[in-house]
Amino acid sequence: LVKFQWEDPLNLESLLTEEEIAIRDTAHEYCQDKLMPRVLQGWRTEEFNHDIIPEMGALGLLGPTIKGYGCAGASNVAYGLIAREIERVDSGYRSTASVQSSLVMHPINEFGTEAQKEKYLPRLAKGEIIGAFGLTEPNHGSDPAGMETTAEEVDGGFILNGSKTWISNAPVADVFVVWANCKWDNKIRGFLLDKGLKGLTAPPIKNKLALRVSLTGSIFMDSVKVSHDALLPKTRGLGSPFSCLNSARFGISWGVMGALEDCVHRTRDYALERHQFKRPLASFQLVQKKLVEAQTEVTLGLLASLQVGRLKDQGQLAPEMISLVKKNNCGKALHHSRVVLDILGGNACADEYHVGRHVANLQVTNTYEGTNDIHALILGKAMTGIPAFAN
Ligand code: TGC
Ligand code: FAD
Repeated sequence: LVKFQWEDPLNLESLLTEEEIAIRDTAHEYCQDKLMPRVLQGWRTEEFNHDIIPEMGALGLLGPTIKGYGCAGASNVAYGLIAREIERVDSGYRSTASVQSSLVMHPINEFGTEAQKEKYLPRLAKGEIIGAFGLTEPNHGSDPAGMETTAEEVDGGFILNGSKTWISNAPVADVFVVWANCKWDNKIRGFLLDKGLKGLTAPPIKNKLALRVSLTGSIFMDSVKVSHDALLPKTRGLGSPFSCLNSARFGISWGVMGALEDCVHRTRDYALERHQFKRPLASFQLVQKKLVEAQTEVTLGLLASLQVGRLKDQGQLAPEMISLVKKNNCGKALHHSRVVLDILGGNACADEYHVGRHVANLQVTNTYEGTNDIHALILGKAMTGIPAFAN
């Protein structure tokens, strides 16, 4: 028999390759040494730290699954492990990185021309430029099929009109992957818009209650003219943005488990130190139950995401598998982070204890990239054959 390791109860470590462990350790060290000391300042001021993306790029943490163009060509599991380490510090930093890797580099790599890849990917990988992904609109969040943003073909290129909202990285983005309904055939396609184009603006959405270390904004397009080479030529239909979401949702399923792990570790330490009724809080059965149930969900959630990652690496993925882990892990992380927050008593209110910040962030992770209920409906359609969200 072996000794039970409460931090890794079912020995996830034994299922990782040496390369994955090395990448995870690099990410862990960076996140704890460089991100953690900055997080409270960023949270309090909502100021974006421009050093962070280039630092992540220098360590190979951006677009890590892409082969070539200065990217690491690592496994999807390694990508998940990176997300877990970043989000152990803050979901906002993970958001910034996820958007860059899954929602900007992935579509360029998957749907772009060789010239587009050479122009953008090496600079995005180094973190020299930042990307944003515009799918959600003021009137269309869960139902992007109804989007109102249009692209019209004109002499020498296209004209885009419309607006996007709640877009991560938008206020600091150098390049925008924007999804638009193309007037000539009513199909959704992706376009690459460079910052500074006439008619393109991306103001910030300020005073957020969560994800305060990552910037969020709108994208307004008022007759933005681009040349033909702005089109991502292999995109056609909603399946194209959804393929980006498959990658980002998978990363989130790992990331939120990192945030919940941080909540468990912090509240366990607190419960061991703090005494009431002449005993440590950790000696009370109700407190132990909270910690155990949260750590159980971390353990099961990570193993499920690992299996999805292995299947993704083997080309054996069904998108519904990602809905399952995105829904489960985000929902469990939100619920259990909220439960263990109680262990801090009045100190739950103080941002130096960090757990309340995670709880606020996890509300957003349970919403973006498809709300918890939308993923239930995706899985419900797969189980019954009946789409509950459509007419
Ligand atoms: P539906 O008819 O089901 O599908 C339309 C077409 O898309 C294909 N498809 C997929 N392809 C690949 N992967 C997937 N996961 C796919 N899901 C669907 C599908 O096969 C079909 O293809 P085709 O060729 O037959 O046309 O579409 P629907 O309009 O009925 O939509 C259903 C629904 C509700 C599931 C979908 O719209 C949905 O997932 N809504 C949620 C929207 C969402 O997730 N938005 C995310 C915005 S980005 C974001 O939040 C970034 S935050 C990042 C950060 O900061 O970290
Ligand atoms: P709605 O679609 O209006 O949903 C509201 C409620 O109704 C939800 O509870 C939902 O589950 C429920 N609902 C909707 N339809 C149904 C149905 N058919 N059946 C049952 N219940 C239903 N988007 C991007 O494109 N790019 C980004 O980078 C990005 N970053 C974001 C960052 C932050 C901080 C936030 C908060 C959001 C971000 N989003 C981004 C937007 C995000 O993806 C959307 O908020 C999300 O998809 C939900 O859309 P909505 O807000 O319009 O809510």
